[in-house]
Amino acid sequence: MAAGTTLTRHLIEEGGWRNDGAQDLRSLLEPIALAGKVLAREVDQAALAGKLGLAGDQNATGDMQKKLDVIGNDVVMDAFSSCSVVAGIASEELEEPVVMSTSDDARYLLCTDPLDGSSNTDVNAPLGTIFGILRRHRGGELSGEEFLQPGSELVCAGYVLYGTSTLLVYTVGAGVHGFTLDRGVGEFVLSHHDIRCPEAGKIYSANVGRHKEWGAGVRKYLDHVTEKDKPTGRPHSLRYTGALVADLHRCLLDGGMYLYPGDPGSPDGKLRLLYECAPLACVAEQAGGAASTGHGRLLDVVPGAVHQRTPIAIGSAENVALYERFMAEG
Ligand code: AFP
Repeated sequence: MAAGTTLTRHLIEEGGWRNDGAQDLRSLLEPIALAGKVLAREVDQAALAGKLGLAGDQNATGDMQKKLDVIGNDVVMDAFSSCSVVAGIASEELEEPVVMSTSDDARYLLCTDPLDGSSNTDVNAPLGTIFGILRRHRGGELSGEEFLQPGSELVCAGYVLYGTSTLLVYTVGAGVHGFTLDRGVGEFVLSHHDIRCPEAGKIYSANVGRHKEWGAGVRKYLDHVTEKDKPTGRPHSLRYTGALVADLHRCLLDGGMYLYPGDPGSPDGKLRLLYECAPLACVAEQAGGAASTGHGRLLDVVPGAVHQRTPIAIGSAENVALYERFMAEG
């Protein structure tokens, strides 16, 4: 792929994906790219436009919504409002999935966390938009149950990371590609072709402030990675931004593992399966990494509810496999 390849040109040149047409891929990713550009601007200007702080309501899973959470959801919905191939959207910020298109072409379902890491909005730290696309298997009236498919059924997944630059990363099952937003020309330009996650890494990323609440397996794993052992490159270094997208992105590029386990008070942890963990697990696997609940492949978990939570360990395959061994031993 030539240098200076825009996302639009890439989508034309890469052609088809799995059993779906290239035109479908463009119809799905162009609204994501548009939402990413608009949100990059919104995040950038929020402090000047009075858009920092809380909105005053709770979202569907009981988190206090930030103003930018609400804006993020509106921006994604607006971007998909004229996309006839998406039948409905399940979002972290919506109690129930909403209908987007009743066209006969509406063959897909979008799962999204429009603004992941929104506690970071007020402190100028990174944020992300997560997206996953499932196939719709029937016509007629849209039901929330249609979204309850395991992550292994995702046909497209990715994220937009609003960090030192804005980066759109996606996979359709043929590698993972990243595009940096060139704000001067308003285009996402290919900057990370075929991202490969190192097999092992020396970063761990977790809210270790909670470690006393975690079970024996998690604590023993943390004891292991923080133990000094020069030949195996330990201790590992801690990096935690409070935004899953940013922490996973580091693991994908440099190697390492992000971890959000359950605890006795919340056995399923904090993160949502359908629109946070599954799309990122799909990206991680496509890049040669892995994602686990701690007890098995995360992409195999069938959601029982749209806002279901799951424990997660995601990143380099060897790190995730080692974590699973510690979890099995308990
Ligand atoms: P917010 O969107 O509420 O800021 O949550 C972000 C997040 O879902 C994920 O991106 C972070 O890694 C994780 O939660 C942070 O949770 P803790 O504050 O418990 O560490």
